[in-house]
Amino acid sequence: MLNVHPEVAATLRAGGPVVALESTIVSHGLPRPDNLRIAREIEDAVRAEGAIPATIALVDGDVRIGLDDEALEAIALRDGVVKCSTRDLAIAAARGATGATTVAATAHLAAQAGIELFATGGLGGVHREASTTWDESADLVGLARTPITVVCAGVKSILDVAATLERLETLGIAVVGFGTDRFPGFYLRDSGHAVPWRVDSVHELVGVLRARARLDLEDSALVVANPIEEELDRELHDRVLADALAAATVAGIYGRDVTPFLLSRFHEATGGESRDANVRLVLANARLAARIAVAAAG
Ligand code: PSU
Ligand code: MN
Repeated sequence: MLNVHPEVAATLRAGGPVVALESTIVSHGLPRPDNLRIAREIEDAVRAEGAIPATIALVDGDVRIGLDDEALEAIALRDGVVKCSTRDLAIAAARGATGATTVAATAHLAAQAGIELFATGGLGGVHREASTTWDESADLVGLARTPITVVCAGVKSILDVAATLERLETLGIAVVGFGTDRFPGFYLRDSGHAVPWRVDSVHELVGVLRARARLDLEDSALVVANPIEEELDRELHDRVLADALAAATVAGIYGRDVTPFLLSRFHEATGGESRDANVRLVLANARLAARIAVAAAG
């Protein structure tokens, strides 16, 4: 069922380092046509650290683990690429659709292919009005049942971060801050909340991975929260966030369209500054995930 790119398959067979990458950030999270170049840069960042990238997506109904250039271009530039969470995968595949996978769907497919490391931008989580809208990303329950280590810059700051942290706890998803005591806020280094555990080196993290295996605690994900180095201007961030949330309400956006809508409002309203921050943090996460994968394989 999985079409694994030969380079990825060979590396996995040899026990070598592979890093899974999601595709929704490419199709729905970043504006065209820069998204294609950025997708390549994310893959290059993984390679530069000595690991093999496996961007995951559905291309004409085919689940691909590792994309060639043509497939990457289809995801980045084609019209009508569907945003697929786990529940959408089988339906989209049966229809021969081309779809980009979210964190939940990517993690599921990566784990099935035997990939242990995954890098993304920010996880989905509990939305701010969730007490009335019930809008909680399927990323959370998805990660609760998927054996994978995901490197991210926390959860997107458009979310209710405190509620998301509570849900991560309830769902039994381990969270460590990488070189920080603070849970990162995607565009910002500090979401205003503490992180339950801090890890200061790749070596220490590999120790955690080994302990997870020994204790048979690999049913759910481990979240490695890696703060952005150079954050977005906070005042700009808070102003734009308020505008974007209001615009989403006025436009009556719901379901899978909420997150792409808010992100693209952000990119427009910050004159591209949030997009640049998004790119910086994804690249940093790809590099860190690759370093962990290399250390864990060695
Ligand atoms: N991180 C980014 N940009 C994105 C996303 C994450 O930097 O576009 C995507 C991921 O694919 C994540 C999804 O799984 O947003 C969450 O969407 P939702 O809130 O609808 O579950
Ligand atoms: Mn949602």
